[in-house]
Amino acid sequence: MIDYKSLGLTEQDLKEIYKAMDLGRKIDERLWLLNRAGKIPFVVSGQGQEATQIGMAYAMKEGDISAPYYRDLAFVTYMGISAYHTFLAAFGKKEDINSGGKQMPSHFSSREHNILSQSSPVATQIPHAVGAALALKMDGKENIATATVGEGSSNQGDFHEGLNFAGVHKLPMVCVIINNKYAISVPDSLQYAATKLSDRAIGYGMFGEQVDGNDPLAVYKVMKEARARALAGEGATLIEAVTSRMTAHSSDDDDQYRTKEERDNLKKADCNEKFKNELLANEIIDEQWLQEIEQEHKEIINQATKAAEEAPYPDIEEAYTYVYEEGSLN
Ligand SMILES: Cc1ncc(C[n+]2csc(CCOP(=O)(O)OP(=O)(O)O)c2C)c(N)n1
Ligand SMILES: [Mg+2]
Repeated sequence: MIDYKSLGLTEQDLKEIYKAMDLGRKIDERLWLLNRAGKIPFVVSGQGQEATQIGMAYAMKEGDISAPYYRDLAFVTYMGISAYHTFLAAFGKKEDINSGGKQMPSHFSSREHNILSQSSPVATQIPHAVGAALALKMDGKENIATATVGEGSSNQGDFHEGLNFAGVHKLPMVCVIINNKYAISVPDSLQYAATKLSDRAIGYGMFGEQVDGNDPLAVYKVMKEARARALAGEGATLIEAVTSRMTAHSSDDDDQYRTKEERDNLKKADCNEKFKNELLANEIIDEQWLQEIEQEHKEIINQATKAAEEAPYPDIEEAYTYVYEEGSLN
């Protein structure tokens, strides 16, 4: 395990990090259960990416702005979007904070938690985060804007245009490429010819670094350093977190394009299991603590599922609102 004390972290911090990874995973697992029970139409999962998400979130501070992507469930949960709100969106209920039940689930947003709203075309979150970083710089704020994006999506034009602008204007922005090696069924070998995607930073005149995305402490370290550089006026950073997509692309995908062996290996490399075992081996947590966390998370998730399932659906007339007219949702 990385020397966490040298990162300014305590044993309590490591427990918080694991707890957040576990809560994200357990909400995600419940979503699959609800989908397979025929209760919700769609899941796009973050399983296997929790270490990156929480390592990143833990290095962020009050007032930072984020532009997450659809797999960032553990990240947005840590930022403050409750399990109840995630389930409301999954059921397509009226009180869904993202869209009032209109958008697909996992288009996370929360004004209260500085999470920008998401568009469905991948990589559009990059120019959004860059714009937020420009505003932070113009306002003289001691904050950064972040965006996460899949490695496949990092081949879109928006990625290049956004990061080029961030580089030119030395913006307080951190872009994290989540390299889970697949864009739906397309493997990384057919997506890009570069050795490392973080090397693209050179072309934007910014700092770039590849990191083990299965290690929350490694991600925390590079994120903390990137944030410090941004606030020191040294501009943006491009991080490539190498991680895994443990599930199929979504609940509508049958990932037979990966061999059974490959899928089994992903489960063996599960970042949550790995971090848990490190904490156990270093006697930072024990089985009793794990049982308490399991019980706590089960209660949160059971209550949230029940409340969201019982919540009302939108009125039929609402299908016509906020489509062509002006206005904004809360
Ligand atoms: C511009 C655009 N093209 C295609 C799609 C359909 N689409 C949604 S997710 C996805 C795969 C993205 O892969 P990657 O960026 O690697 O992210 P991952 O799903 O692996 O986390 C595609 C092609 C889209 N939403 N937007
Ligand atoms: Mg991918």
